[in-house]
Amino acid sequence: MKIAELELRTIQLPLVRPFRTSFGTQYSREVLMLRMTDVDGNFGWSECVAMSEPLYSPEYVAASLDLMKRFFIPTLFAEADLRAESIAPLLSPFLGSPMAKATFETALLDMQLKIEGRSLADFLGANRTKIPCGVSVGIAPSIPELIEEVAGYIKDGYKRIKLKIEPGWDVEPVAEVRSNWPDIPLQVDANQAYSRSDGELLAKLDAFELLLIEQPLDEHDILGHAQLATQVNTPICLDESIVSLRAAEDALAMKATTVINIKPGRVGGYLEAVKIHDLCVNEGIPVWCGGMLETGIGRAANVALAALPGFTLPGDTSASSRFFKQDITDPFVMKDGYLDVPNTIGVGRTPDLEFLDSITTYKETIRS
Ligand code: NPG
Repeated sequence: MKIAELELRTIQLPLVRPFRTSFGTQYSREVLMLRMTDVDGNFGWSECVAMSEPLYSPEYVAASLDLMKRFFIPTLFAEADLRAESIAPLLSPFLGSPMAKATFETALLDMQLKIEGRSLADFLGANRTKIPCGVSVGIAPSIPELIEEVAGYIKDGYKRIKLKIEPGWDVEPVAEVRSNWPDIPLQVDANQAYSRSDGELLAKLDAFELLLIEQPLDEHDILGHAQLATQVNTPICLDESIVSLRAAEDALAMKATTVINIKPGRVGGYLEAVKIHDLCVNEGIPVWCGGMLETGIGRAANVALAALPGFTLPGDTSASSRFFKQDITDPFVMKDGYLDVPNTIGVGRTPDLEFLDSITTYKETIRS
């Protein structure tokens, strides 16, 4: 495929309630969207999962846009026949920025699979038609408000609850949720908020039969996670640290993690995500699909990935209504705690252009 046109835009999608984590509070989701068109008029859509600020990862929307326009787009326009598989090698001279790179790979996958008449789920190797949903619960203003929020999600049918934690908001909220719901699959996510000396504190969470503790320490502290794993009984799960297949291999070899959260954007795209899934299946390591407040476009692709056989734990693949009053695509609606895996060609969702235009904050079309 020869690329003819790229449309870049940013949108601002309000959240139904503030989402607080140890790295900040989100009130609205700014998303960088890409629409790619080839010389024959075929097109694909994707979204970049970078946030507005470099708080979860070094990438952020304005930097991703600059990088795309300055380096990635001229490189891709120079190619006479582009395939999704060629994006990672072509962009590899430009260091880092897996989320920006994944944006091009995913749009191309969407276009390529539409041409081939295949769904992303089929292409990636999915073996299920529906997936169980987990939900990620932000740090609440108080314990009663947390309990009320969790009760709402349980009533909605979510199969697993993930609580965001940070120093000062850990043992007590976890204990309260556990005592209200003794049997619900429960896990916590620290987003790097603890340090190596917190082993004893984190071991107190062992009492609550959690599925896992996600990313307690700094993303670069693989050794620290390996040491912590000897101090706590709850399985350690890495998220931010797993930026590639190689990072996953290293973390597993160092026994720093026994569960992995796979986020396609964080690892450079769905093709690398499948390689990490395959590694984990071979090593007997359970994986689950993370989320980054994606719109229906990114959610559709994540749901397809989460339908692969190694995704044995429910992911952060919640319904559109968890975050948005109105999604930019047909919403993902949960039935009995499950989402249907899109089975139409390509990624399986297209934005509602009228709504998209109404929330667009910047738009630029670049032609080859
Ligand atoms: O369900 O999309 C979702 C959100 C799940 O908690 C979630 N994501 O640290 O994993 C995370 C967190 C996140 C949100 C990370 C936004 C980065 C950006």
